Amino acid sequence: RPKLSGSELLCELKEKVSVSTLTSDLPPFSSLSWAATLPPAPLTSDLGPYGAVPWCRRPGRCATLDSAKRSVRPLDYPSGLCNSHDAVLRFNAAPTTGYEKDVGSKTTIRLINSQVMASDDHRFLSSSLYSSGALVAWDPAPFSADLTQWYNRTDYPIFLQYQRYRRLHPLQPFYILHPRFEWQVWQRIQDNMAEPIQRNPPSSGLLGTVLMMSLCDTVHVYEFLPSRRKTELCHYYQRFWPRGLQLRRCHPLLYEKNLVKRMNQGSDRDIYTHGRVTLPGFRKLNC
Ligand code: NCC
Repeated sequence: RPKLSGSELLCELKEKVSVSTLTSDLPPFSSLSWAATLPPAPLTSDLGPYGAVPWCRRPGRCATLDSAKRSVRPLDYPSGLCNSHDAVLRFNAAPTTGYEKDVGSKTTIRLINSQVMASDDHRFLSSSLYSSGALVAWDPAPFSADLTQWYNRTDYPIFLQYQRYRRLHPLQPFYILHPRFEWQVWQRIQDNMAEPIQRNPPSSGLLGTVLMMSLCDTVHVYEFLPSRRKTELCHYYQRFWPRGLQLRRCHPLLYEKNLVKRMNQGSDRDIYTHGRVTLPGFRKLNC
């Protein structure tokens, strides 16, 4: 098929992908004893739209702070940059404490994979790192996105950890992404690449970006496409490379970056100096 332009890609994404989350009335979960701990309404009806509140005249800008780290020295993100956004999305175990100068301190949403929830290293149930903002969890599900099949064979024990966390923090908003969403995003990548890509869900980075595009008027993504401050380090919060991290076989990361580069509405200079990509929110897109 002919190669789509950036705006055609954006419209396709808007039309064919919808952020959905598990709700307490959704089978097969609805018949389980803990169903009531799932949110009654989907994330998109509870959160946002950021920037559309009538008393706020600022355009609704959101940021997603990628965990990729491009500098080890104190750096040149104006410290207010992240905090000045209406909403900030962070990934997995990426901290703010101690790194405020670089990454700000605001967290509106934290998108976590099920590995973070389950591994002892991340102290998911006890660390205060996860307590600000709303949590959104996801787990690589079978391509069919069949909920029963997935429930019986999750990659990591996402549901068990979800129940435990809810008992400890019943007031914090906590959503679980519907696996349909991850595969809809995957399909957008595949349909726009010439060669077959691995059938594994996109990385948290792209899932979070699309999530914010459905909640915000404008989304700035930092350091997903590397700036001139790129280093060999993988994360700003780790001085070493966790084993097997980089372009882990499991995510079509290179293709994701290619797609985001094509959709970028900002300048190449913005990428070079700030690692910043600018994407329109779906509500603002005229397709
Ligand atoms: O590293 P991770 O990713 O938490 O990073 C979040 C998102 O930032 C983008 N990224 C990160 C580092 C880098 N050098 N370049 C990047 O572009 C990616 O878009 C990435 O999604 C994940 O996607 O959830 C992932 O999670 C980690 C790990 O599970 C958590 O950090 C918790 O430790 C995975 N690493 C391993 O399994 C070892 C990673 O593959 C995917």
